[in-house]
Amino acid sequence: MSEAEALREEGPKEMTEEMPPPVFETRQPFDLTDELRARVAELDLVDSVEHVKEHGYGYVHDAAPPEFVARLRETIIRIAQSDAESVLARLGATMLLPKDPIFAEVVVNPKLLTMVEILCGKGAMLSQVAATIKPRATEPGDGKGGLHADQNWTPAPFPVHNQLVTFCWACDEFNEAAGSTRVVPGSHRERRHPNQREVAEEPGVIHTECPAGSLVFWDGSTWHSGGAPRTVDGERVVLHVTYSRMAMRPVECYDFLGEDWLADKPWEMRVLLGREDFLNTPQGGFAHGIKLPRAMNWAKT
Ligand SMILES: O=C(O)CCC(=O)C(=O)O
Ligand SMILES: [Fe+2]
Repeated sequence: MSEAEALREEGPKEMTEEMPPPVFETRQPFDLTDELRARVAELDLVDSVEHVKEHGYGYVHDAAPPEFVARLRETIIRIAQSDAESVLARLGATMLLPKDPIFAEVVVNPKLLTMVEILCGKGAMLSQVAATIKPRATEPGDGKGGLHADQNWTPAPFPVHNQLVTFCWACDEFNEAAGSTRVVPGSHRERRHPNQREVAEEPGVIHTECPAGSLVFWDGSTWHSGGAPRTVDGERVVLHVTYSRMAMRPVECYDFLGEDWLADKPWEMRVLLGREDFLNTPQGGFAHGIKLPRAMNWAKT
């Protein structure tokens, strides 16, 4: 039986569920349903929601017990060291979801999922599960030059609705000396990417600060940088988890078409099927050379 015939025979699951009544009005940012508001209160996220609304970034505390965070830290270090051939690769790892059961627990953490629903709506998707290990800096320097908004493939002006949210689970304390993420509070209101001067000078940045085990998160339009040097001993171990709205995913998936099918097609076909950008690949975002910076440029056209 073909897949299509099997589907007809059984009926897709959603056809057997009750039809949802249509919704006509789009909820505006931070206009929470009663259910979501109650969940925010129950999970002790009221301050986190207020903070991200006002400043574009916020903190989530007590998302898991200290033993969980300790295991997360060890797991990241073990995977980064075992996966990697180069020194650079040993300072990070991507595509982590299936590499240890702890990551599957992280991405469905109720506190994270509640913030995700507020910032990226229902149906939001997991975009990235990556880790970084930042040792004490060996070179002098202020680490400037990496300021960006994570919805870096969305053209400006950014839509009123946030597109993407990133959580950094700080397995070690976050402060200036530790090389914590720098953010520009309120930059989400600019609704654009930072310009060349802002990237070079990082006006208005502050260092995020939280105890080990807490999470720092920011919406997709908030300017931030991971470039701050660590000036104390030890390593800053962070899990970066990103979710995005479901909105722009293509309706039809042609990932099953191989290089043989593409062989006699023009290059434009490769672009149309997402083969020439860095998104949605089983190798993760950073494995594709120029495809990442080129896509960021394409997004601004
Ligand atoms: O490593 C950091 O402090 C932040 C990195 C970053 O830009 C991100 O996770 O989106
Ligand atoms: Fe970022």
